[in-house]
Amino acid sequence: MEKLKFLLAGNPNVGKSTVFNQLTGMKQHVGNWPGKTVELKSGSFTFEDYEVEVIDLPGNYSLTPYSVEEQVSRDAIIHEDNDAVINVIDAENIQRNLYLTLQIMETGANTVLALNMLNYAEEAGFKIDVKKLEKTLGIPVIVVDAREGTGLDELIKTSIKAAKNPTDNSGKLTYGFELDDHMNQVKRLFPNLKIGTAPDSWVAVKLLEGDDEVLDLAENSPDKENLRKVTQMRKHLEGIFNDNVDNAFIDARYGEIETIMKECVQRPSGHKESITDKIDRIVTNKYLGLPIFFIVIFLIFQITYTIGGPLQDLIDEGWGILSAWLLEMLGEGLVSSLLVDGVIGGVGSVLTFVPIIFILFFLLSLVEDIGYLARAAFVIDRVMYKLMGLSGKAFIPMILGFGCGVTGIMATRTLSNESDRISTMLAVPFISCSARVPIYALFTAAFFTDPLTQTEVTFGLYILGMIIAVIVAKVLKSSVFADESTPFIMELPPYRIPTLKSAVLHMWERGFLFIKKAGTIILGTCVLVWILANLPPGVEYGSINSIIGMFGNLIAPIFAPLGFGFWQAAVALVFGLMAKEIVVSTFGTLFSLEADDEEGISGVLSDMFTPLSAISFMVFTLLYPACFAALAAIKEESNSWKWMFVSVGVCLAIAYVLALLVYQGGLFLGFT
Ligand SMILES: Nc1nc2c(ncn2[C@@H]2O[C@H](COP(=O)(O)OP(=O)(O)OP(=O)(O)O)[C@@H](O)[C@H]2O)c(=O)[nH]1
Ligand SMILES: [Mg+2]
Repeated sequence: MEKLKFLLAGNPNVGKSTVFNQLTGMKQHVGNWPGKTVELKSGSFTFEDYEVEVIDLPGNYSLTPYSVEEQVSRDAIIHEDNDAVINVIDAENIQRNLYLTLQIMETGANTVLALNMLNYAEEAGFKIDVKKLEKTLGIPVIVVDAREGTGLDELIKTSIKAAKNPTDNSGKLTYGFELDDHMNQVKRLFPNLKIGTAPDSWVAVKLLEGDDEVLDLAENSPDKENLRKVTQMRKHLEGIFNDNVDNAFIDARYGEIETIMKECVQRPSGHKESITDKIDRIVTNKYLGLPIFFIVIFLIFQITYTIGGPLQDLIDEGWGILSAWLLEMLGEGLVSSLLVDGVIGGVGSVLTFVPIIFILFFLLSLVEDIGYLARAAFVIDRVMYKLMGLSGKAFIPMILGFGCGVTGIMATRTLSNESDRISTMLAVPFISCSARVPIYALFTAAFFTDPLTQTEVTFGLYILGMIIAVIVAKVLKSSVFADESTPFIMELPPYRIPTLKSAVLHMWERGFLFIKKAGTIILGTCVLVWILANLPPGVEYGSINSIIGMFGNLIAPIFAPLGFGFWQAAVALVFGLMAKEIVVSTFGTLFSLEADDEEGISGVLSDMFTPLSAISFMVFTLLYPACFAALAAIKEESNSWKWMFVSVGVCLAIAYVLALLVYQGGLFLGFT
């Protein structure tokens, strides 16, 4: 079978990953806000006699690299061999989208245009003449509906045809007489300068624009003497255009786009306020924005607990029945103890939270698909930029951190400067990820029984995490990095009606990861805890004389001032460093003997903790170092061990001090 390779490029949020998922059957993150895909993702499928590899690129507005993920796309288009670049564009924003289209064509790429969301554009009053667009641009244009999957067959057929007959599209553009003339002169000055698959004209344009990467290469080329002449030309052009040369090129491209628009697109007459505008006037309102955000978060937890709580009890009962049955079948002994205490006690206790986690993810993905996530970032940005001078773009990683810190840390790639990236990366671990939910749910159920107080306590912890995250980011930025953030302008996507299918899919994927974790790392730790609780031979299971008891007892005094200086808590916290759910499973394994059928481990916990020390414990688990996976992500993304260790240190210090304040302060105020 013949192999082909297509790249999927386009502006953010136009549906590239939706196309990718349709073609490959894979499940790349799709949602209604710009900037989800931050790295190259490759997938493949067979079509007729071809084995096609497609690469999903991060979204870009241009190929002038301003941030890591823009650089990623540009490198892919210029340096990766490909048979065609499929440029997905959003018909409703065709004018802005075409800017990238022209830039892709400039790289000489064999371009095919996929026109997505045409129905929305038509609803909004656009009329697009597709045939004419094809002719004016000089590249194939295929209408698709990525979500429904229509037009994709034709898109692939056309791309294969294009791959058989590759065209260098760079020649189809003109920048006007002056710029074209100078570009041709530069071409002659650097005849041997080659960059990836880009044509000479692209290299020449970039030299005139003063592109860093290309200038660097030119400095090291045999013709480096000629750079002086390029500088002179730039001066000359600046005189003519009375502006920077790169702006002159930008204007030239927009000029072309204007022509294309006139030829092929009829714009809606008059501006009528869309539904999105109407909703945004309330949701992003200066005064209402923040309260609405809090209400949304609060409701998410309220709904999660109200529906999830009873389901959780049901699963718990199921485990009880299974344990009783196992005991009856196997009799008392090591095997039944391993299964009942170790595995069901530990892994089972974590699995009871599956309904809660699933409902939480379902609701979060609804909020994302509707388009509210982008508004939340926008609203918080405004407050944060005013109050603390932080870049609001940092809030997308933080909001993603609600799901999983690793995703949040990866998302820092959208930030354009290093100091924003690192300080956000170190802030993300303070955001309450879904792995903390079992801890909160377990403790709030033990001490704060009605769903409303449960929600309030959980909500309070989430807000605390966010506040600490923001403060940490701010302090790092102004002390270690000492620089200013630029305000960021976030593009707000239109509100869309979410599909049940996509929300369920999302929920399933994320929820499945949780189950998988339970079956691997959590299971392993439970068995380890069970073994250590049984050693040395003959010791009473899970007593202070077991190895694990002695180990816990050794470190427990450290936590005494925080209100939970008993060895089981110490052990749970240490093992919980691997993954935060393990805090719960360790309690489950250690307490399974004492837990009665009625209340399970909650009953044991309520004998050990007081409400105050329970809150102190939850605060500590919220803030203490991130799980190994998140730490590995910090190391990977910051490319240094240093920041990983800084993160561990900062988290430990903050967690300890805050839990101490909560507990001792609470005692002082007369709480117990
Ligand atoms: N109604 C409709 N919605 C679509 C279509 N294609 C994509 N969407 C929605 O548009 C949003 C963005 O889609 P993605 O595939 O994530 O976009 P992307 O281009 O990969 O975005 P980034 O990775 O952020 O650059 C999602 O909410 C999709 O469900 C379509 O053809 N019709
Ligand atoms: Mg994407």
